[in-house]
Amino acid sequence: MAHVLDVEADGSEEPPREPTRSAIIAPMRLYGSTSSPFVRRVRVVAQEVGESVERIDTATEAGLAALREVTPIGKVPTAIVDGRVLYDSHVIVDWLVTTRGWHDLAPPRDVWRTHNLVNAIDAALDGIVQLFYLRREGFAVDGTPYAQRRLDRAEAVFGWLGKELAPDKCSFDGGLGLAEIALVSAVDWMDFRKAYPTDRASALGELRARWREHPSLAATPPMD
Ligand SMILES: N[C@@H](CCC(=O)N[C@@H](CS)C(=O)NCC(=O)O)C(=O)O
Repeated sequence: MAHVLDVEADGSEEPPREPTRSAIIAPMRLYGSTSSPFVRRVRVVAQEVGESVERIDTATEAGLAALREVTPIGKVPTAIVDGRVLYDSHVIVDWLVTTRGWHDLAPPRDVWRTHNLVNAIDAALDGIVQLFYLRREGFAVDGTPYAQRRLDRAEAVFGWLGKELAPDKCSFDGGLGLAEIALVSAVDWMDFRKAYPTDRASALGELRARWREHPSLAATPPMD
């Protein structure tokens, strides 16, 4: 549903006969499921920056068909904002923080380092997501070199991330930012799907515990 905001130029509360400025603010249309770790990132950031979201549930046939109408890629998250379609969690998150600001999120102190952290998390997650898909399709992928490479990558990434933590071990940069959100979303999903033994990523336990009850993360646990 669209929210209509009428803002008067003189700031008075009386409704004007003719609004001097009128803006229609529609919520972000977000195509995605409640299980996807990439969709969760967007939902968390949207909540943090105060963006309302109308989610089209792609766990349903109708939602999937709707997704295919707006993207040739067919992946979630996909969003429609201000009449334009945005593919990929990174682009949608970028749109949110660029247009809405960071609010209480920690902006990157070193944007290139944050890109590396998030890309490493993506590499680990993408590999384990592929294993999950293959297992779900009934392929005997476990024990193959293909599977081992992805498990080794996840282990290497989590080991590296452990060394990148701030001294308090609860974040990479002293707050909840994009890398922390990406990491919590990734490991929670791996636990949810039992897709990777995250107890191997023990160096990241304090970070996970620190943010577990944070409202935007607590409100978006992975679920079917
Ligand atoms: N790089 C993408 C990855 C998104 C992605 O892999 N989404 C998965 C769900 S978790 C998906 O839509 N998979 C469907 C498919 O591969 O056909 C992003 O950051 O948004």
